[in-house]
Amino acid sequence: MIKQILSFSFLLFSIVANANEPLIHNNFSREGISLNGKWHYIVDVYETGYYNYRRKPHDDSENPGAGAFYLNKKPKDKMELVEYNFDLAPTLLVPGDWNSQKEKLFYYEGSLWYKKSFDLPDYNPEKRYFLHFGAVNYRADVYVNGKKLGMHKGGFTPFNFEMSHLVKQKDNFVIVRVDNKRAADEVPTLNTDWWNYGGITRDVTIYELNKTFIQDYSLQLAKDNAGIMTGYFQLDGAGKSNSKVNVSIPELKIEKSFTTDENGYLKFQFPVKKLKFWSDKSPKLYHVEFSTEDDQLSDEIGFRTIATKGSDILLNGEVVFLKGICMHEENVMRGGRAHSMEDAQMLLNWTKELGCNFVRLAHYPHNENMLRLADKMGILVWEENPVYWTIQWENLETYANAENQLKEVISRDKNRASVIIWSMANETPQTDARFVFLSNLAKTARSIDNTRLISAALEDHGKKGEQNTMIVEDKFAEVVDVLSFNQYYGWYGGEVDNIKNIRWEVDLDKPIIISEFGAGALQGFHADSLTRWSEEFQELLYKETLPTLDKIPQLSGITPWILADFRSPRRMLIPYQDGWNRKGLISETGNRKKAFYTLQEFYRNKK
Ligand code: GCB
Repeated sequence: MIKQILSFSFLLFSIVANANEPLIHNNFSREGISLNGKWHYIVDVYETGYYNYRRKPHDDSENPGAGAFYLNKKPKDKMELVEYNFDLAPTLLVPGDWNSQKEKLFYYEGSLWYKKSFDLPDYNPEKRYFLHFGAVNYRADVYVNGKKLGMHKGGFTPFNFEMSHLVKQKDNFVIVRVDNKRAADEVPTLNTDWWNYGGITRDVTIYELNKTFIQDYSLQLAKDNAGIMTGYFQLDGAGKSNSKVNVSIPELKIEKSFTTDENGYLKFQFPVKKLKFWSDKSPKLYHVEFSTEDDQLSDEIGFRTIATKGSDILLNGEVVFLKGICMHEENVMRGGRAHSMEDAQMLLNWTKELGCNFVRLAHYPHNENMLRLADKMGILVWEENPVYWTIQWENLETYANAENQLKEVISRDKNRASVIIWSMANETPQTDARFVFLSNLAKTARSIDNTRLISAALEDHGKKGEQNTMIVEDKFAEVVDVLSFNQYYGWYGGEVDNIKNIRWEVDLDKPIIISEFGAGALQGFHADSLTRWSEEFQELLYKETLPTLDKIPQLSGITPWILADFRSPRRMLIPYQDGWNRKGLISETGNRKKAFYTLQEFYRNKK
């Protein structure tokens, strides 16, 4: 098996090598030029603007034809034929999914072109210009002033391209082809239980930077030593080698200087004393400043340690129980993908009202506002890579894609104290190929960030010959730091009134998180507690499940499924579902269901 893992890594090398441009870290605290707002769009079902009539991509050709939408061509006289016109096309708001903005795009999965014009009034050829996308679902082909910048795949992570060589002071335009078609070899794959919202779903920003700038850094407590701060720096640009970098944390009276190597990189560590640790009870953030001769940046960073000991999770050395809830990145009240700080505030306020100190951001990386706010509110976070159900485990490109998305989320959120767990996947079927795939992902995550815990939502099943005993038999359980599994006893199998007789038998001495359980209920539908879809059924399932799970000796946390009802094309039953997965504790109209209060009470009483 080890040999298999090694050769797999080797084969991957060529694919991973053509990954995207390095992410500019902490763009949050840089002043950018926002391209949010109205963008013109053209729906392109047949991908006419992308492929020529011989089905060859226009952008592969030296002489793309007039049909190439990214050229934004205008007829030069009344004779010339050009069969599209962005400026007369309708508009969509960015950030935002298209499904919730236009009725005719509600079910759309395909290609759609976006166009936005922009000026750079302070354009300066001595500066460098980067175009940054918070996320585009799923594939983005990005063009500026008629030239291709690059392509990105993955609907939930940021990416950026340098466009210094293409921009000028006036009359620039950016064109993005967004394609959200699902495909068997992509990540996620064809089959998910959530809405495939398409579009430029997060902010678009231009960053004007100096020739040499701070591209990346990390700063956190060392893995096993809360008295040591460690981190690294990466400068980008002509002056990156042997350059001085200053780090200061005024409140701690820390001021340090380091010098980068010839690649603009440096790794550092230094001792710290009298630190107030970040925790769920006291989410202390320190103002940190970074500067070089050419650049300066600041950040608000919390410092904490997270570790496991036997079957406990230790936050700053103390046992913590994770009172959690799962959530999708959806604002049900407005409809559509959540993206703003206001959306994050609404969702995280709901979790606080429940009594949570933990959220599982299912099943893909949510927008950065969530993590920034979780840092401030003291909510611990599980972040997940969208490796969901049946990925093509043996396909190296699929692996490279999954790994790239994982690297992007770690890169973005490595300085967020709230993030304590990287989840590799959700409910994946057990095969050798899947084991190799997930083990490689875990290895990659650990090699980039050895300070956080690794997990994945696994599955339980009944033990042969024993009626009321459930087990988790999964080789990947040995790889993870925290053993998490989803269990739906009483909903997808088993009787709700037998839950109290169930026991879970797990031999491993590791912390356990029950990463999902739940039942569907239509808010406002009342019946006896054995009637499916009633609030009473869901309430009963919670009342029976919570104390039963609590008997698992290694139990360190739970994240029931799910905070709010969410749209899913898999859920068609009328009148109960009607396009919604109804396992939410809050309805799509914002009303709490009965089970909301059951969980709230459990958390209130849980030590
Ligand atoms: C699961 C999945 C989740 C589904 C949920 C359900 O196990 O992880 O994505 O939405 O069950 O409602 O069936």
